[in-house]
Amino acid sequence: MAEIFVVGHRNPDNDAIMSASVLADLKNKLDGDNHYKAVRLGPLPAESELVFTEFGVEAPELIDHVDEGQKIILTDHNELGQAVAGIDKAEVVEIVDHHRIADVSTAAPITFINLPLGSTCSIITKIFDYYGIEIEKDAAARLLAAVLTDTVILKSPTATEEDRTIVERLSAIVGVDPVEFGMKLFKSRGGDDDVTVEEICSRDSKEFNFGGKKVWIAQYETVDLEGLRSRTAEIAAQVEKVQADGGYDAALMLLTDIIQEGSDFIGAGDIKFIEDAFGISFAEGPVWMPGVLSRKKQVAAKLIEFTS
Ligand SMILES: [Mn+2]
Repeated sequence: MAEIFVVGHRNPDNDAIMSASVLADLKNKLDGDNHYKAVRLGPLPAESELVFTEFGVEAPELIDHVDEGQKIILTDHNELGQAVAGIDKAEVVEIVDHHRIADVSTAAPITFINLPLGSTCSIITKIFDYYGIEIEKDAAARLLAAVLTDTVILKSPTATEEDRTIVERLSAIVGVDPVEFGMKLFKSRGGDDDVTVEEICSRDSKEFNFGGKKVWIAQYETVDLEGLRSRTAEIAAQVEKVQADGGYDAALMLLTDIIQEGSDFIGAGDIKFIEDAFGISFAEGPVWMPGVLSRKKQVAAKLIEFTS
């Protein structure tokens, strides 16, 4: 019996955590010959902790690398820059993701499920259906929580009709109102005043390769951007530090207000291509981008297009 790790991306968000957690459980039901273990590559987001506690589920174990030959299933990513240390010597046996197809490659054919849905957990809901497995309450809660945070309670342009149907269905199993449940998850992150600039810039950061440029893009979601703006200079200095220390060509911070539905962009480094791609200028400091909620669909996709 092999032990197979199920792992989301580095700097895990709620979808990375929950997709690994629920997929490992499902795999253990489907395949008695192997043992699937959910693991994570960073701290648990507050909302994940809340769901694990409330529904009595054990959180994935923290790891910092995988050993040579370790079999792994990737969830919520297929980009080497976002994957576990040691992946080059590991064996990727399956991928379930909702991002662009990037640069993970394998020696043998594998199951690779990628769908343009609002969250990886929406895809996992469909995998339950594919195998005709009933979704129990604790699994439904984990899946629902991830769909709601990944789609900003279905407000993000990444949310599809299918995500809406899935949210309705999972909410009924859990017995909650999805908007109330979603707000509770976002509020569990606490007020911005208690959060250091280091955390604002690292809580949800990802590394991308855009036409040979190594680019860091972080996103911090708030319900009170106005309050956060008093710390703009401090945050901008931290973005510059990350860009310099991390050896990034450019760094872009998105401070996203989920109520006002838009983001402040703060850039550092070689930002000319970002300015050109969006038709903006950072000369006067941060730029408010109304309607921008999705790093993937409205920011990364645009920069990939612009640099290719
Ligand atoms: Mn996701």
